[in-house]
Amino acid sequence: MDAVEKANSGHPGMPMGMADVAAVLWLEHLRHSPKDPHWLGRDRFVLSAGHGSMLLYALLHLSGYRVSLDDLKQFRQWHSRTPGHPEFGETDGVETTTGPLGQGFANGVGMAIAAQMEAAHTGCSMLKTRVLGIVSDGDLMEGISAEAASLAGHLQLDNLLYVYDDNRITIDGKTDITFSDDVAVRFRGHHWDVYQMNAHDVAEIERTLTQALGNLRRPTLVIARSHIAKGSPGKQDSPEAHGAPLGAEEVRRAKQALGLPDEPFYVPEAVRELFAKRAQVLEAERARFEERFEAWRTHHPEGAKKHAALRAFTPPADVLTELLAAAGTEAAATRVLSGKVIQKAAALFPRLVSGSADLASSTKTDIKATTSVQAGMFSGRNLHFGVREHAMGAVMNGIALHGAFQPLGSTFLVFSDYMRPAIRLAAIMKLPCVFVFTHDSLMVGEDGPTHQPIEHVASLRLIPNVHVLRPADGPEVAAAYAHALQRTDGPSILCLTRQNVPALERAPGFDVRDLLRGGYLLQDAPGAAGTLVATGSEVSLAVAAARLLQERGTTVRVVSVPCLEVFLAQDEEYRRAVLPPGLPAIALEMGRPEIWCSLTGSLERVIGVTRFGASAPAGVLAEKYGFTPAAVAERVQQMLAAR
Ligand SMILES: Cc1ncc(C[n+]2csc(CCOP(=O)(O)OP(=O)(O)O)c2C)c(N)n1
Ligand SMILES: [Mg+2]
Repeated sequence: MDAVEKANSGHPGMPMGMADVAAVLWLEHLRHSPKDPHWLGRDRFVLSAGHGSMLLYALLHLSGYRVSLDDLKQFRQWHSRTPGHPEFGETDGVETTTGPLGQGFANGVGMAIAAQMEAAHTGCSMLKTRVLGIVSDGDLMEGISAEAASLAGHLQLDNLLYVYDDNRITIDGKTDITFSDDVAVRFRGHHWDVYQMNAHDVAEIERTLTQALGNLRRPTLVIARSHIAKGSPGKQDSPEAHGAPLGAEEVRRAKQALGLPDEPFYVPEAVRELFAKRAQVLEAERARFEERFEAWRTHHPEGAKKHAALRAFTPPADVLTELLAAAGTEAAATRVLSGKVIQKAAALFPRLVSGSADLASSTKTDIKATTSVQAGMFSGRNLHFGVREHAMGAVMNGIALHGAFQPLGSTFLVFSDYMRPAIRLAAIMKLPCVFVFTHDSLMVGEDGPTHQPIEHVASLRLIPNVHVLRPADGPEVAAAYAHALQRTDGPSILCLTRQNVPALERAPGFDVRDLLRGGYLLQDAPGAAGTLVATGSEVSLAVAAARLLQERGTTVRVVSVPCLEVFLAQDEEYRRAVLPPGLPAIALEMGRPEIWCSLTGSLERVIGVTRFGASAPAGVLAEKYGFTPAAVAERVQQMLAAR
């Protein structure tokens, strides 16, 4: 109440309504270590209803994390440890960034999968840690919670428990205007265990959580019938308490009703003592865990080695060389070349796990030398997400957050729209997720406009901190993986073709390290009238157009830009060498053209696509949309003449 009041902004209702449940969960069940927030043996706590961040900050403060009373007084202020919604990386003890409803729910499923996998891969059952969390009406209304619950139930995750804050209130009113699911039936249908309890009867909370956690045999939902803003005489059970300060007078009345002194940021001594006692118990538990884990390591050198390969991994010396050899130089679809590179990458990166939303046979992302993850079988490295793109993205984030594995997930590029919120969160959280999106242009052909991406490559580039890679041939595919797998501060997206592309010719003496610079001069031309800039499948088209132009007496250089973000981050000298100022640059990409103005200076010098595709063979579409060598050569000539 006080922090929200001081910030004059925030959500007091949920923290007050869930305080009883959270106190029991944290004081009696959650295993964690305020002294070592990254302790391997800890349970992950997920506050999926991220608007209730003050509940989490209060718990972190009371538990002894680096969150002081002063930090609580800085709630929602610039550079504070207590931002409006929990932000991973900003506050010790915050396991994931939440706020966009439903994401945390699915992150927790990913964390639970990862913990099961870490235990199975190493043979150390102590590593099968638990995920405990709180989810709200909004979380359960979001479709992603259905996808993630369905997957969790299918995998029978026996290390996942969520408490549902069943307060029947959302922003616009009581849920009787929006939400009449029988939540218990719904989750039983997903093969979860379901319990119900009164969220304000401490004895009942203790009994229910002890029973549920003592018998975790599959994912479990505890439906906690609660009252938003519990204890506030005027605002309890009112949507008004959701997202606005209670007001000074109401805070005073609430404190009076709760038997608290009228003093801001007051913590009763008895509460301090309870949490201090809990901290001692937890430290003893951690010490016991460390001891047992050391003993396990001594007695299981093979398992210990596998564990080190996951948790203390350093990439081999020359990843690029190895992956280049795996990719080869033959003409093929870049998705096929990617399938070859992944096999080598899996050998070089034991942390890599690969999954698909039911399109692995098309995206070629299965790791051949391993098995599939299924209920009770977590020692494989291939994940079957089913047709659940949104959950795939958020589960990948949860796997990355857990820390033992680096997740790769694949679907068709056009369906990246179904997982965009999760991609955005991967970028905010700086997670090294690898998204592999194939069928990356109009050249998908006969499936038609619903399956042909137009705006997707461009719109993914608009998300800050995402690296969008669109490799043109085998060596570029290898470099894209070398980049994505070694990136540590954000996600990478690989856009790959369905159709075959030719192998590009590079000048003798070409420095393969330039493949990692986001863009490079592929083909020089003395006395060139301009530079053709292209990505992915359009690079070979640019080369073919350049040849036609040469026959007509106009020479142009060809530059490949597999990753615009990385290229723009190069030093100016390099960028000027690739794209000399004064020489007109013309960009060619089978998608929305606007973003290329950053290189060409003008939309008039971009050959792109601004309307939807159509159902027809790819060759016909290339003719109709102007993506044949002759059509491109013609337009380039016009553009150069118009100068
Ligand atoms: C994806 C998404 N849509 C909308 C919002 C805005 N929003 C924040 S909380 C909320 C609903 C609040 O209801 P509930 O989840 O039951 O939380 P309570 O009010 O009970 O604390 C909404 C719509 C959001 N955070 N995320
Ligand atoms: Mg609610």
